[in-house]
Amino acid sequence: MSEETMGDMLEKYPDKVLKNRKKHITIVDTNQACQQIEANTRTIPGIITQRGCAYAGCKGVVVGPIKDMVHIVHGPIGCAFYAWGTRRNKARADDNTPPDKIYSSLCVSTDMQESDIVFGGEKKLAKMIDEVVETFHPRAISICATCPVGLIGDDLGAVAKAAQERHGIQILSFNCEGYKGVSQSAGHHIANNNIMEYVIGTGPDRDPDEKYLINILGEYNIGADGWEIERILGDIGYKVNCILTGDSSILNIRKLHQANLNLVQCHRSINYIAEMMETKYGIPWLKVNFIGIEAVRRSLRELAICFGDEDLIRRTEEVIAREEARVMPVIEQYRKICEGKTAFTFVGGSRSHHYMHLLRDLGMEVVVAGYEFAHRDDYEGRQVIPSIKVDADSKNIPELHLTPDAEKFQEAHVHLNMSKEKYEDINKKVQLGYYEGMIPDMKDGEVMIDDCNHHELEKMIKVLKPDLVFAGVRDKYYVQKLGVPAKQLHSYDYSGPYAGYDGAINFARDITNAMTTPVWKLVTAPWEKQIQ
Ligand code: CFM
Repeated sequence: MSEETMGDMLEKYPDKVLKNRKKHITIVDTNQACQQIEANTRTIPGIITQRGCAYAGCKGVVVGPIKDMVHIVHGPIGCAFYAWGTRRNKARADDNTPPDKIYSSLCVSTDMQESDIVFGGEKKLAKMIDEVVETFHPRAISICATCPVGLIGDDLGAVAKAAQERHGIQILSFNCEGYKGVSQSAGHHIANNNIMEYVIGTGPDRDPDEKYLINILGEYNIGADGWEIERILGDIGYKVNCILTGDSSILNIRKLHQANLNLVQCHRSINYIAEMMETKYGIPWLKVNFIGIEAVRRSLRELAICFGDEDLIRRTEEVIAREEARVMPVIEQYRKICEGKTAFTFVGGSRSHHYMHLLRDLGMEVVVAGYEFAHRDDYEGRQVIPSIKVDADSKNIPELHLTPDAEKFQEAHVHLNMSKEKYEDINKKVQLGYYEGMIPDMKDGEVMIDDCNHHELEKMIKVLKPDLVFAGVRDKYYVQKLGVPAKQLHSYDYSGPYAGYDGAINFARDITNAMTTPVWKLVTAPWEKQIQ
């Protein structure tokens, strides 16, 4: 996109809005050393954003997928209903969690009424907890607050504490009222803090004989992505200790500290826990991306380097060769159709970057990439974190100031069962504890956009004529009415997995179908119509 086109796109805005929105849009220029973008600031009132709220980020994203807890939504029924089952985070029974201990399909809410708003909802909440315990006997319960709870001042912590003593099970309360931040990103942070403070590390310690025990942080098993990643890692010889939080149980999360290494898939939603576990336990973390064949290859190789074990490196290459021999011929067929096509990716805080790789495997280029609620580090890389301005909104969320655990802390090289020298050598080959963000994977003239709205999306579609738009359900049908195929990249519509090798085939099939269906020949974009 040219500066001129951007000017056309923004010219409708009043001056103040124009000035604001300009800072959230960057045309990539690789000659410039460090290009900036503004992110994680308030949406301008009047602009219809695609963002969610803090409650969505806490309950809907991070806490909700924990399968063996009953998640109580304290608030009016609508908030519970809209966070119910729509994210397609799959869960199943396993050796530790029988089918009757899985509550993922439930929608549990205190259904606050006007009288509760006037007289307070604490008693109703306490009663609800008693009913839940009596009916389901869960291992643990979460309570998530919605906006009115904070406004009337119900003390969730006190209710949870009293109920915990009454029933003898863990009850976590999250003050994740929708207004706590500028987007769901605030809710991720609130969830990370409580899980770190009250759950992680409360299980038994690591068996010192476990050498290849890993956690996958920031993977939510949407459309079964997590299971496909687990399959590949298991074939190589790793043992997945816990996927946080896709298909996870509270029992697994309690022993998260046992792992030798943390992998981070979605940086935005879980980087806090990765960093805090490094501080408290010394466990190193590696940013990975299991979306796209080349990306999987790179992630698996970097992971093998981290352990520096010859057998593991050999098995990694065997699995890569076996899987690529199986899927590449299929991908090549789809590539014939997809090659040279362009796409926009506009998703929450991680996928716009992750899917660039899979689309490139198919010969496609992402010409516009954006996030709804990411922070500058997701665009520009973690080196910018110290320079990010703290504003009134970000100040709202407490930072946990952790110190190394007196008993459980070990240096990173001890976690990886190697000498300090070997660890330092590995650290030169792979960047542990770092994420480079989206910019390095973008080309000149491509657009990076933060908190994009329908007006901007429509203008860019008109000028850049993408073959496919990846976004959420709020954009999907609107984009299709413009005559452009659109795929949901949040819940994958009804499909998945899209991660790993099987996922690459599913994705290639779905997007090829989306672009080649004859229906698009019957749709005329509004700007192509002759106005009479
Ligand atoms: Fe991470 Fe996610 Fe995403 Fe996200 Fe989300 Fe999501 Fe997303 Mo929807 S945790 S940031 S808050 S990868 S629900 S599974 S798809 S917006 S890009």
